[in-house]
Amino acid sequence: MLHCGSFRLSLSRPLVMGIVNVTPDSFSDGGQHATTSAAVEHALHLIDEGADILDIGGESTRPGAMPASTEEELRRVIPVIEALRGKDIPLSVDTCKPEVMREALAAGADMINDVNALHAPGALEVLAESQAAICFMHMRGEPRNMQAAPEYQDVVGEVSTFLAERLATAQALGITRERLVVDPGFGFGKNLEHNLELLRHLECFAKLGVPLLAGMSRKSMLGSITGLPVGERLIPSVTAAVLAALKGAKILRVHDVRETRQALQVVAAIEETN
Ligand code: 7PJ
Repeated sequence: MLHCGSFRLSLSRPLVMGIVNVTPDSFSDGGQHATTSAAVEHALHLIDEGADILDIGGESTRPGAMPASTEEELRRVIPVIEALRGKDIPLSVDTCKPEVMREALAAGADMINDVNALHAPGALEVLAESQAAICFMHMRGEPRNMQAAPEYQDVVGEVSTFLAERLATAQALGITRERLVVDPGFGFGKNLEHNLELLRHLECFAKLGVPLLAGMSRKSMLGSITGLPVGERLIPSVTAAVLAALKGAKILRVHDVRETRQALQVVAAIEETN
């Protein structure tokens, strides 16, 4: 059971977290309203497709991306939370900024998904005062430079030690285990071989004792394997989600909710027989 704000999420089957990017469309002259309404419309579509959680993000963390200002991120994310709260679906916010976390929680967010694992000063304290779930993700470096030349002696061991340390730190601040989620952070300061090694040994992270989240949807690791451009990575993405679920992932962060749900129904049918 994951405690996620006022929600209690059963993990008897893997949950699908639908990605809602709140990033301005440069071809639109509708300004803020167009950005908000496009994101909300997309979110409602993902709910229709069977999303269990929505992950709302106002800052791009793709390799090479530059950080957005706090004000800009708040302008993007808060109106979307306000429009979606009351839809009876847990809302996660993908942010590294304590101020955005605080405002998002006040606006009704149920979970904070931080690719920087709450390292910003004050972030852990904001979460300690809330009932929100937290996803700690592993990243090496920063989005700006993380793909320069990542190096590990033992990627699985190092990521695992890192995540265990974050869990211990959170619990020392009084944040209960039931609120915590871990994620090895596919593509965040990892080359293809590192990503494959993480996927091969994904069950190691499930052993940390809290739900495991995996996000490989449309990522460049899938492009490297298949040669497909980002818009054509549906089948590789669903395959990766299925493999992750078979290795113990309990939350799959994806763009393609409907197709992932269908594939996970087959996984669930197999798992019920053993
Ligand atoms: C992840 C994320 C991920 C978690 C992004 C993209 C890049 N949060 N935010 N895990 N990826 N927890 O979706 O390609 O893998 S943004």
